[in-house]
Amino acid sequence: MTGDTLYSIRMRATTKGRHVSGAEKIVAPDRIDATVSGLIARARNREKSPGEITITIESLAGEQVKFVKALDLVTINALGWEEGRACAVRVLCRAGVSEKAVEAALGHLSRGAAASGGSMRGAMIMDAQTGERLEPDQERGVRASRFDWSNETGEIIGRALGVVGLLHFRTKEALALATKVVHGPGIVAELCWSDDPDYTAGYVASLQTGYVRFPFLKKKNDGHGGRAIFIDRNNTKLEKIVSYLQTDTVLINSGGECRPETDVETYLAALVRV
Ligand code: WAQ
Ligand code: MG
Repeated sequence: MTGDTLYSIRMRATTKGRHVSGAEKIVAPDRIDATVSGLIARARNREKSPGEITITIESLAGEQVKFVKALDLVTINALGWEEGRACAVRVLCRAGVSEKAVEAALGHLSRGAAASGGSMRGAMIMDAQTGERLEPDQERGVRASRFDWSNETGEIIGRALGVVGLLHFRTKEALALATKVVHGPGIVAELCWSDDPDYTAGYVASLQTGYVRFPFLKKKNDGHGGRAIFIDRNNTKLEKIVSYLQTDTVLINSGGECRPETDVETYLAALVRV
């Protein structure tokens, strides 16, 4: 199917060129106005008066739409950021990322991954074996765009997340982003935590592990956060991966399972080895 009746809407808020917040949606024409107002409210809520708010509305006419099923979600009950990170390392290694690459990512994300030392607007792209950074612009990173829940699946997943106590809009949006990311060519896994000082949760995602949440991947009041996308360069060109992340249209039209909290040993033991 092509996206003839769909629009991509992107919001970006900055103050003096510094990234404040951003969001991605795909909607039918009759939902453009409400979506835009919602995104503007979000931008102003995060920082009372950001210097600039940019809204981009693009028709997806003629674009191929890829439909995928959402990743299954589980929360690991690691209490504290040090334990959370230690568990995240184990899950990433199971997904095929080397310990060296994970340590490199943790270092960049904790210090501020942008070349200037702050948070990036987009993600780092890292070699899953060597940990080498490959994104063309190390200040900005690569932004995943053009993905969303289909209307109906968005409602279904919202309810399923509610049942396991996950009502924050960030979880639903991060699950959508991670679902697009891990379905890309050459992508091994993703690691993320928010740059919002109040939001300590983060996740590891891959096709093999699903979306694995950790309530703490950083200390409260820490404003450093970001995303690392680990890739396998042996079979896929970097340009192809970047172009998938930025411009391919992905709609999630089927929900995954939202599982209750568990401990890391139980979770890893139940994972099918590949
Ligand atoms: N593409 C690539 N990177 C992005 C994108 C994007 N579309 N959006 C944000 N980032 C990067 C950027 O470096 C941000 O600074 C960083 O990620 C964090 O973004 O409860 O809220 O929007 O399960 O602050 C994860 C846990 C929350 C959710 C993630 O990210 C849960 C979050 P934020
Ligand atoms: Mg943020």
